[in-house]
Amino acid sequence: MFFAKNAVKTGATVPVRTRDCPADNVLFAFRLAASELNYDLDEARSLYMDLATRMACGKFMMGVETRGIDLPGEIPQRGKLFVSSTTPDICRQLRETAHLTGFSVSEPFADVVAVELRGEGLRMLTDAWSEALSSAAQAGVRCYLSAGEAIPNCAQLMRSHSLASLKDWVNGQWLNEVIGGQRLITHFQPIVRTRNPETVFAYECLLRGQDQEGNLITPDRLYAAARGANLLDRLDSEARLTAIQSASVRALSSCVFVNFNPRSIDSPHKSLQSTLRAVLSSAIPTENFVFEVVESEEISDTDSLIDIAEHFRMAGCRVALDDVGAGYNSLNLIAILKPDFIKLDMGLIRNVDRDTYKAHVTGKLLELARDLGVRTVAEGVETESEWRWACEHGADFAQGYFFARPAAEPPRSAQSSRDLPNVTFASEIFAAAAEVDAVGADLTSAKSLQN
Ligand SMILES: [Ca+2]
Repeated sequence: MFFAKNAVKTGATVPVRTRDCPADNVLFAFRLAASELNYDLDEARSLYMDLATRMACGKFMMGVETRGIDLPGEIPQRGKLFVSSTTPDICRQLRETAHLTGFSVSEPFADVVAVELRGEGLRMLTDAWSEALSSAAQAGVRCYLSAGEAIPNCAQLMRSHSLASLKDWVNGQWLNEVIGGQRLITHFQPIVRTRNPETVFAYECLLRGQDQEGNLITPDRLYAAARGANLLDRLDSEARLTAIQSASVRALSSCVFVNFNPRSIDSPHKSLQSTLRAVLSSAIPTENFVFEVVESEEISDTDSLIDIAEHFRMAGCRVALDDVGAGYNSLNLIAILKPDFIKLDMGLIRNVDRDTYKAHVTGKLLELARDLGVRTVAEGVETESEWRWACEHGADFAQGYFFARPAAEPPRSAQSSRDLPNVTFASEIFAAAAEVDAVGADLTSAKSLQN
């Protein structure tokens, strides 16, 4: 990455990123800091043309890479949508489709189409465009949603959204209603002591939603909608608060594992503060809370992760690393994060009793954790053989359908001891065998004495 300082007469700083590809097929992405853009569309266009002429070698592509202006919390009842495309034919299709769907359309600048919106208009419009345009064409369309009449300036247009992400945002709006209507709930799944599965050591709090009829909404749907609607941060934060409050209301006496996605946090300290306030005001001792770092594979900023973990620890809570073994980053993160617990991914546990390679890898991870003094949870245990394997290889705790499914009311007894098969652990057999050897040795020596 290099900076083409003063690339144009306006003096804008233009960081230019190139990707590794043949010199005659270089892909350029221009990212213009919005604060540095203070000129009109024509100037912006000449800026692009100027840069493109100077940098083009063979084919090239150009685009504005931005994080995008945050879309409003919900669809405005009145507003204007500005859309543009670098392809005149696509602009024409946008204009015609909007017009045919019954919208009032104008063209404030060349190749920028403005559509007046009311009520559910935005949903109708994005649906109509999705049908009329190919997905490749949609990807190149930029959209800027204005809540009032104001025409966006150049900086705002630069930070507009693709049509696809606008559509995801529109489609994800139901999530706002779920969150606002307090229809997020927590289900609890027991984490048991591996050797005494009837003893619940902890409950993991798992997010669920409810629709207006009270039907369950799966976490996959909630998170997919949150990603599209730019609500990941809000959903993750609300999920934690719901979990802490639900556990508190039930006055759980065991540990409480709460999931925590560090990637979804835009402003970690603000989000942490509300979580820690909820912890401190709950009816559960602070030291019983364990925060599980999820989706660690996606984490690039390990410094802020360490910072977040340190905040939890300073408040008296503990930290777990989730899904260990699911990605390539886990070992690295164990060393960096120094978690109090690691949760072995269900992918490592599934058929571990029958898969020699898997058994070796999982066995070594358990050994490593033991050496480091980190406690282990085998996740996704579904069969007696998997549970037996986890016991024999020293996993401290286990979780999975074999013991109990998640439920709104915390399942009290994971597996009552009478339901469990009578298991003799390998280590006990070895211990017994050692005794027999010792007796054998004694008999031999006694005989030799007799003789
Ligand atoms: Ca988890």
